[in-house]
Amino acid sequence: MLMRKTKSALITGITGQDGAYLAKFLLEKNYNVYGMFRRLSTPNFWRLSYLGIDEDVNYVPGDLIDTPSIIEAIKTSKPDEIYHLAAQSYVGSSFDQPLTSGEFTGLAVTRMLESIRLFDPQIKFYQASSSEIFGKVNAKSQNENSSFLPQSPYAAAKVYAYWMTKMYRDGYGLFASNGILFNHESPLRGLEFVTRKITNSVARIKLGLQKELKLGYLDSSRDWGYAPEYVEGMWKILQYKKPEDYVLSTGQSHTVKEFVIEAFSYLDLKWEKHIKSDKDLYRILEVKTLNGDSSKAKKYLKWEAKTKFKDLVKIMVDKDLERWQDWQKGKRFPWDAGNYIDKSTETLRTRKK
Ligand code: NDP
Ligand code: GDR
Repeated sequence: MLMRKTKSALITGITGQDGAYLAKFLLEKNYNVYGMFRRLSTPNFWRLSYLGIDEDVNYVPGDLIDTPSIIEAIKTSKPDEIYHLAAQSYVGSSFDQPLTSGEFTGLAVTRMLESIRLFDPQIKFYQASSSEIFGKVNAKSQNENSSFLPQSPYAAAKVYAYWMTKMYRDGYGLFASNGILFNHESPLRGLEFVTRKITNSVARIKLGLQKELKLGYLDSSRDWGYAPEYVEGMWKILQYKKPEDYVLSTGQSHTVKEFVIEAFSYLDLKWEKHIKSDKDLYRILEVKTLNGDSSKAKKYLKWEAKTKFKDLVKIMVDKDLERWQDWQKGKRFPWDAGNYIDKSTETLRTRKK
């Protein structure tokens, strides 16, 4: 018997890591899921195919700079909830492209909020806020009351977006909430982010496909969690009786070097033989440490991160190893590593310190 769909959700950034996991989660909750995607020279739906849900999503075209396309996406999907995940999400690139980062990561959020205000102010809105807004932290851990000291064009744009979301909540009465999420990773993470860059390379090194891995600053520490758990947190934020802002994190932080050591030792490799720290990969400004306190989410949303550091590394290394083993057997990639070239993860910095 066909079950009636309960609610409709529009996800911007459907082709990204979080968009794919959130779509799967909402489909399992019997939502009618609409995904906004932008036109690219090469279509980019591999994550949705990977999760086996590419045919279950309704696709609506749209670009964050194109307000009419956002309005059309909302008109077509008539959503109860909008999860606004689309953004220029790579901190490193935001130094190279500060204006597009401000445009897509910052201003676009106001386009979304204005479209909701004018079209249907009953729509609930989730803003993908980020722990990067805390930046140059001055306390051991960060919660919803910590100050914002952004250290990148990306983070500055997210601070703007955070405040606009709060302003439309307070000023226009929209159900608009910020999820201030700390880093969350998975086998669907983009290859340029440090965790996936490491797990993809460690698998290739183990199989003799690569010898060396160049990384940037190894001493920064991050609070790394597992992405599928965080998308459930996003949903819980919009189900709460009133709109509010929440930190989602594990509460445990590790350095990049610790991630490297864990990944290499898991495959019985000596990391010192393969890792090079390259100053060209350092950022203009670095966020040295972040550690989240998500007690508010635990108390009110009953949300807690379950997968901890070692298990996260294992999940990611196992999957990348399996992918490259399959590749050696002649199976070709339905995933991003098929486009693997060093250039994509070691982009030549046009701007240096
Ligand atoms: P990804 O980089 O994997 O995905 C970003 C998505 O945004 C992609 O679908 C991308 O489309 C889309 N996008 C970018 N520019 C545009 C545009 N101009 N018009 C339409 N779509 C666009 O990011 P994540 O899934 O990891 O993150 C989701 C959100 O959460 C982002 O806003 C990010 O900043 C934020 N965040 C992420 C955290 C994390 O640890 N993952 C932590 C805290 C916040 P395309 O595929 O075409 O490039
Ligand atoms: P981050 O993630 O900037 O925290 O943003 P990223 O994985 O890019 O960097 C984490 C830390 O690792 C250091 N690092 C390197 N980073 C990359 N990418 N490549 C390297 O070679 C390398 N070497 C060292 C970085 O300097 C940094 O300190 C992510 C994104 O998902 C954002 O969208 C999100 O908002 C935040 O997490 C929370």
